[in-house]
Amino acid sequence: MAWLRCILHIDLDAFYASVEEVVNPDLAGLPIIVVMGEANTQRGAVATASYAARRFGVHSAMPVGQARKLCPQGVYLPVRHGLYEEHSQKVMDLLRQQTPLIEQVSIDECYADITALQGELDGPQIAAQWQELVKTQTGLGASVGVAANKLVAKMASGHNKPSGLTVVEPGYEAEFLSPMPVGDLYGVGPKWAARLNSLGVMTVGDLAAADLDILRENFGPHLGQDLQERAAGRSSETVITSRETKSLSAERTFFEDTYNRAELWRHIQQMSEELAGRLHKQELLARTIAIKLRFNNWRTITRAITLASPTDLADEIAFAAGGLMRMAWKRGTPLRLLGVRVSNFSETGAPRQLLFPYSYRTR
Ligand code: DGT
Ligand code: MG
Repeated sequence: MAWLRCILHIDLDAFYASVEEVVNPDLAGLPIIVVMGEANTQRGAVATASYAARRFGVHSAMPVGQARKLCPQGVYLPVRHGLYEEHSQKVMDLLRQQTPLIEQVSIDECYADITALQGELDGPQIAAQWQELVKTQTGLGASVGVAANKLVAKMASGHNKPSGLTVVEPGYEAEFLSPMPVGDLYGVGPKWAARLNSLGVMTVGDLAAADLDILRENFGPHLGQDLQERAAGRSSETVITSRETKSLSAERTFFEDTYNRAELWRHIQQMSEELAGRLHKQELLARTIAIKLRFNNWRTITRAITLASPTDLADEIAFAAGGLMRMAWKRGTPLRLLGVRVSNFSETGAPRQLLFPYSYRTR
């Protein structure tokens, strides 16, 4: 039976490690650990670990020294952002051939609204078919959540990894979410989770059943109500396709606070390349470039600049972001997170101003 609204959330399994396996089949099944920072020293942290490596207790964000103790026989590899971006694009392109209603939300996950594709096959059957398609065409495993809205689809895809297909039938949203710890509810950060816990709200079910007045007192009238709606598995967000995308962003969270200027610059360049690739793919030009900095006391700031002329060039994005860094970041200040965002789009076909007010190239 066709669903009135059917949304998929697709998340690739152990993404960076899986790509390394795809490009080097000799590694298949081995405990692969992809390390950001310095793979050969104690510094650096695990970006992701293959499921074979996770069996040793290795996981994302773990210091590499600790991972080596738990899994000395692991295959330790440095991150290769460009390579992962390429494989990500391949998956997204494949899915966009099935429907234009794809919303990519990170390098390895997207939503799809497949309501109108249902016919001979219903939503869950289409989901299974796509999962197989991704596997055969790209070699990558994906976990898929099927639900009547984005929120529940997202919660479902993470429910049974790797290669899981989790279907939450319409009407069973609240029941599905109910036993989960409240901090696992998408959109509830650690701070709110702690606050909720202090109110005796431990599970998502507790949140759904909580006294609305108390939630409103603690979180404000709108947020209080919104939290309770989400806990019940209700959400009305729609799938936003790339044509309607308002901004694209990339972020790096550091496991060790980072203040090394050269390293920060390298991240800016990498993220700018990532963003330029996505802009190019979607035939968009961006006019506003922003950076986001989070300090080690969690204070977060953003700074933006609007260019005289829109761009899809990595060097120009990086140069603008670097300029913002120089204004917003005092040398030596440790950072926990660094992000670059591009927005204020026009389409590549639109007339482009030819005279740049500053013509620059970065090193
Ligand atoms: P999964 O989805 O649990 O099977 O495993 P992943 O590895 O696909 O994890 P996911 O979907 O959260 O993130 C996708 C990729 O993003 C992952 O392969 C590596 C990267 N990533 C995830 N967490 C971190 C992190 O804490 N730091 C860095 N640098 N990269 C991360
Ligand atoms: Mg993933």
